[in-house]
Amino acid sequence: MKTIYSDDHQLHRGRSELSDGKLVPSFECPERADTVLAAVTPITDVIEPKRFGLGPVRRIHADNYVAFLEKAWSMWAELGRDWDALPLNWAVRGMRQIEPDHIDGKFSYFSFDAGTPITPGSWQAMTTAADVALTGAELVKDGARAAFSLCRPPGHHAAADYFGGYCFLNNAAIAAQYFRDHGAERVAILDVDYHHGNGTQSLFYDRADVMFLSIHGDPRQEYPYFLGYADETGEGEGLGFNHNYPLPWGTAADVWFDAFTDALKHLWDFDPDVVVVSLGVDTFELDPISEFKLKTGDYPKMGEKIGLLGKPTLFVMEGGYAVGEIGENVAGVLKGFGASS
Ligand code: Q9C
Ligand code: ZN
Repeated sequence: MKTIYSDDHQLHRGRSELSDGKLVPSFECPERADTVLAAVTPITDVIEPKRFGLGPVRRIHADNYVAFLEKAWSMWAELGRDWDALPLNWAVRGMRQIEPDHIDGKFSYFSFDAGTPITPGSWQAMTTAADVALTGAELVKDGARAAFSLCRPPGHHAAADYFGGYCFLNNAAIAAQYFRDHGAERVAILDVDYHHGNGTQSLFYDRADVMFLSIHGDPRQEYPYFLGYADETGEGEGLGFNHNYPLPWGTAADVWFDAFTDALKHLWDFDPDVVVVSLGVDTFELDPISEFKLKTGDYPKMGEKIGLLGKPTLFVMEGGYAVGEIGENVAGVLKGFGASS
């Protein structure tokens, strides 16, 4: 199996996020990807991404949003601000949805939380992360059994025109659409990150060609709070092609794998041409911002069950914040899948 990786991720370096009423050091840090790279280097061939340009990004994200992301840091810095850019307020029920002119208003308009800073190199890092996902997708499209796109920043919280949850461009969604645009009729996105992949769900909610399945912390208790309920089953043509498994804080492997097994049944019945795995390992018992109880030994089992589907598979890195163990846990999934086969 190949791992696609670029040092460009280091250009995205948030200093702080707003958490529990305090500005704290960003959990989503460059060391995460360094640890994962070190752990997968012995079991995969690490290659650089190709450049795909913004065409495949624009298949998923709105033009005004992409334009905002590209100029966000320079507009912020023009005001003499040399620290992380963060939004401060949001439009809620009854307020207007009009893109403001002022950069602070634009940040509010195109975001949904105050945990996702934009820094001088963020644009370069996020567009390279999309290329990392696309390079993996191309390998799988061309016949590889699987590939691992070591994306950073992650992507599954990013929707067509807003960022949040440490995500700007939805790498997994961009890859899924790339598969659709290059011959795949049906694509399944299996999201095992601890958090609900609200961005990915929203992007494919009315489509029958891309199934979304997610196992995650119950939105009654857990971020992103406003999407991820079990009764969200799709709409229009997409009805029946969205499957959410919200689970309570404290969920351990037995219950998690019951939900996972049910999700895999739906995935199997869908019979996709390719599977995209949104691979977050923040389900880990020691994750600093999460409340599930999976153990290191559970990750190879997860990989094995995905491998048993026998489908071409693209793994796309999402969350996981226990910097000490994230590498071992990701490598465990890939080994269980059969990274060397
Ligand atoms: N007190 C991903 O895993 N909220 N994003 C954190 C910490 C945001 C997670 C609150 C969590 C976003 C890709
Ligand atoms: Zn997560």
